[in-house]
Amino acid sequence: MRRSSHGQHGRAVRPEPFAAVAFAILASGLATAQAPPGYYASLDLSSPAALRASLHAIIDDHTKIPYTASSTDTWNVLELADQDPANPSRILDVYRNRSHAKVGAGNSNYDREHTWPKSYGFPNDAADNYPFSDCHALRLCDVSYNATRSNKPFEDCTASASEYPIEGGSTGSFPGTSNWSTGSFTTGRWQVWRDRRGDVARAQLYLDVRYEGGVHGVTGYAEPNLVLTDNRSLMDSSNTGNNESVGYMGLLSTLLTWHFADPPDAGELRRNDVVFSFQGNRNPFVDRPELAAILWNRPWPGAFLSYGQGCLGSNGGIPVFSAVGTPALGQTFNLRLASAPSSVPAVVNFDVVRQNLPLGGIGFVGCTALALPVFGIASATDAQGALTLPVPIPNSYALLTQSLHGQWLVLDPAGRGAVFSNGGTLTFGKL
Ligand SMILES: [Ca+2]
Ligand SMILES: [Ca+2]
Repeated sequence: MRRSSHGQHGRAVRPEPFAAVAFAILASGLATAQAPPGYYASLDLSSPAALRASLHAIIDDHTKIPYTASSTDTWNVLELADQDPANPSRILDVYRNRSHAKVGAGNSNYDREHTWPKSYGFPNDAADNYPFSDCHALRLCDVSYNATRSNKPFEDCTASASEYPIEGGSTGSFPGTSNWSTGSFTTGRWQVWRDRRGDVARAQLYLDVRYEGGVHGVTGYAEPNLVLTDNRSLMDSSNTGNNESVGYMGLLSTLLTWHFADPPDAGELRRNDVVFSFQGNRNPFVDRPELAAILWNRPWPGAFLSYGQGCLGSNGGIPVFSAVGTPALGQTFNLRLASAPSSVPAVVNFDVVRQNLPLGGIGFVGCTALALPVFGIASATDAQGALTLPVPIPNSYALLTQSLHGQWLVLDPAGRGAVFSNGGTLTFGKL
């Protein structure tokens, strides 16, 4: 079984500074990376289109797990991926949140839910139908809730919709802790309960980038292009009963909102690792939630936290950056570099990189190549020998404030310089 598609099929893995940062973080005992070091090394952030293409190249060409087979099939993967965290002999279903005893396959209690309904582009299972059995988007599901969801797009409902409570949740208030359903087919809506909204959203984001048409790099099978949209007519057009070259699902705007509102939790991270261990590819939006904001040009819904000062301190003689004043979106603040590097330009043109904790891995949250302003250039040292760098903070750098997983880095193109956020306090250092 191939455990990772990255670096195979002659794809070059170019050296880059971020892996070095990952090792530094790991060496410091601060993180346990889930994605292998370098898994995202070939991301190209020169434009959203380049980011999409490079991300696709990282996650494509995965190993297809048979949907149903006497050998390892999707039941085997899903019973591990969707295992009840409270009991390894049971599964926890996606919509009803009900625990069921594992039976090694489906039964009258649970079955397999195509979160992107297979009717929208890939209804007929076959050896060449990769999305049909893609476990990043399949979830074990209570049979009755799966039937109710049918192939309704994901969208928020209103209080007049029908309520589908979760196990142990409350009932009677909208939206409460429940799922909600109204209408049917592409005129309907299925609103997932709050703790699974991000999960299903990230599955759809994954499919959109994983499937871009073309052919599988190993098997040569043609693949569809799966596309997220807010246009229900397009969804209808891909519901033909046949496998299509293009499939549409949505609603994109709803899914992005859900993605931001329900960030990955420990269970979803574990799920990503399980599927990765079988298919050899990861859902990058679980590892790097911020990539969705860049790809679909959405602002990250965050706010700046307090700033402190300090340094990474791992290799001695490290210049110390500190923030002067309080950074704010859309404004410029000053970075004071107490021990200036010998080459001033070495501290400009920062890219922003995120270290996920406890997710592991490192992710860009923006870069100058995406037309974001270049970080400041200092012209002179002050009486204390310090440089002051004016740093404009565009709104897109709100990504900086994402503190869910504990740490942030800022690197220059050579991998020098760093910004750390830990417990809501940013500290500045130099690698
Ligand atoms: Ca969740
Ligand atoms: Ca696509």
